[in-house]
Amino acid sequence: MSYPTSLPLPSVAFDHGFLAGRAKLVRDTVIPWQWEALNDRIAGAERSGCVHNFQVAAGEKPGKFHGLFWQDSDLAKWIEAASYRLATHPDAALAAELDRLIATIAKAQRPDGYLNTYFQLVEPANRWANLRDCHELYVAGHFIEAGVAHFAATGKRTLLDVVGRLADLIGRTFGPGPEQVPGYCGHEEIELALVKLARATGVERYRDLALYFIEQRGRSPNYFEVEARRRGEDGKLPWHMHHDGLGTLQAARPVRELTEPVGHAVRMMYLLAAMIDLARDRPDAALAEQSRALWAAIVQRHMYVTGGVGTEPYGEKFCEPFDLPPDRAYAETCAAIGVVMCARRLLELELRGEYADVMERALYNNVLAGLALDGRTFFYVNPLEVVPAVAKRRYECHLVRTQRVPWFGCACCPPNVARLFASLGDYAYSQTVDGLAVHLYAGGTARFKGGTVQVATEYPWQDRVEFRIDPAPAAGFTLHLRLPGWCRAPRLTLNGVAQKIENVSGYARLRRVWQSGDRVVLDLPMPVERVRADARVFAAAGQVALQRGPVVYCVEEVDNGPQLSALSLPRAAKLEARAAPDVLGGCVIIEGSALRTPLGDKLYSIETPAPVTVPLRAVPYALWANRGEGEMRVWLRES
Ligand code: FUB
Ligand code: ZN
Repeated sequence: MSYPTSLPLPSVAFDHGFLAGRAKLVRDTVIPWQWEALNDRIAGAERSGCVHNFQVAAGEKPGKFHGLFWQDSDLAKWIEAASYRLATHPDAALAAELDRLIATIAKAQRPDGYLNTYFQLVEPANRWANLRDCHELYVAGHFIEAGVAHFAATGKRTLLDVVGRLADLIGRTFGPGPEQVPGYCGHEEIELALVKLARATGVERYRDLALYFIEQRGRSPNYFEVEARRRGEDGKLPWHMHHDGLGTLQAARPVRELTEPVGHAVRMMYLLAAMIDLARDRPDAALAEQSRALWAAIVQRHMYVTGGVGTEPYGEKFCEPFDLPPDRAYAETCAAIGVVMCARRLLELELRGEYADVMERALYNNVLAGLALDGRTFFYVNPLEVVPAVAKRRYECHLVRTQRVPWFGCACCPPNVARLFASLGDYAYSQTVDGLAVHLYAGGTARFKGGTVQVATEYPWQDRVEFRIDPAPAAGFTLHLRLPGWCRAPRLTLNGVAQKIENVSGYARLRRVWQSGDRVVLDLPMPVERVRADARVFAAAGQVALQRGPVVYCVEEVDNGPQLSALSLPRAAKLEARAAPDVLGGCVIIEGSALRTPLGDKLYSIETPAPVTVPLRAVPYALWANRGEGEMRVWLRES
């Protein structure tokens, strides 16, 4: 069976418009800025210690380990991002910087292939002794992804060989053999990384090991319980595993029995990503079916309107279905990136527009909220309603911020955003067996087996997407253009002639022998819509969120004054979209009028206060908190 695949990164270029701008920001600002952070050179930022730890482990300088036991993974994600950047925009200085860094990493690696600066420098006797909590395989997974990306970008085997030795050590250590450890990692990641390594090297045993880790997870006797007894623990679980126990780690029951997302959201999404990969590569129809069902459960019962997942701050977890409070939303940037990763993988199983719709929702809203307009500060937690003083007091969690910050003590999110946007081309297109599928509309060019497609668009601010096709000689191929689920009335023309849209699973199918210069225009009218949540989402009852195209909006104090809870939106109020080139780097804002309830002098009263009409302005949620600290909310009462 031939599945859709990504185009090679260098075959995709983004050159104008909103997403291209974000990708450029990541390339030119975020990646160099994060390198400074990883080298502890940003004044006032939380210390990373990542590069320092490797230099110490390599014997290049004296010192002590700094940070969390998964600190290395921040550096690995950055190497992955920098490698993608090299693939699309070769840069000798960056390549040389990476070469030097990789030489240090190679020097730090132990002769048997082991690589983890925390255990090398702090607990050398405790390797693999606490898989439940200590993330060793998670960190290894991120290095494997980095090694694969660096090899693909440069053709150099320097890091690939390092991670190959590490993967081989893991393969010797873990498995069903009498001398092997029947364990798996408390934080999934190694599984999807091993699949990538298998795909890059053609070595099947890496994929076998990924499957082993998944099959083993949650089996009885539970490895984490056995391991905890071996460590002499009394069976008490760490604080973040309250309520869900080993379900926090998706390990309370065998993975193949999971029907509802459970536990830590990033872990759940990374697990699902690996399940989809394996379902495709083996192939495994049962795993594919289960993956689709899990995805459907996530999208239908556990997802914020911004595409975020993971409600509960304590343990960063999925909660009960429909428990989606806007103010207490955790919605970690990494978890939304996990949503994007899973959607992309599902599109490689089958071309269904509904997957790309969710990918787009998560990308344009939750993920992009993680990144400031200037590319130098980041959010980890992405609530849908903020009253700064309340948010600060309510969460004694250092990761909840009301303003983006340059770095975190636990900095998983910033380099995750970097690697996603540095590889945006992977997400926008698929080479299909019969042609090209376009999932995300962004200005630029894609080269594929059938030829070249140039895309001109100001999406998501404007509804027109124009394609110029330059086929390879006399190429007959099919163009699959996504018809976003939010669009009620798409229109299509071919060389100026209106076409009847053949909608196949959410994609307009255009099959013909293309001539150089053929033009397709897709119009995706995007009026301002009021989105309502299912009545079971009790926290959003009676409220609406504003959406235009894929972009979810919010109101901010800077535009609407304080006490945003006093605002309500009359059902009949007219709302208009307006291009605002001077607002937030240039975007479309929504304007109209709302009602504001006057503040009373009693906490409770039997009087009905008379609301006054006030102007309302909403801005894209992803761009909030770029104009100082203040209140923000996505859901507005409808009156
Ligand atoms: O534990 C490693 C990463 O840090 C997780 O994916 C994030 O949720 C944060 O806990
Ligand atoms: Zn994160």
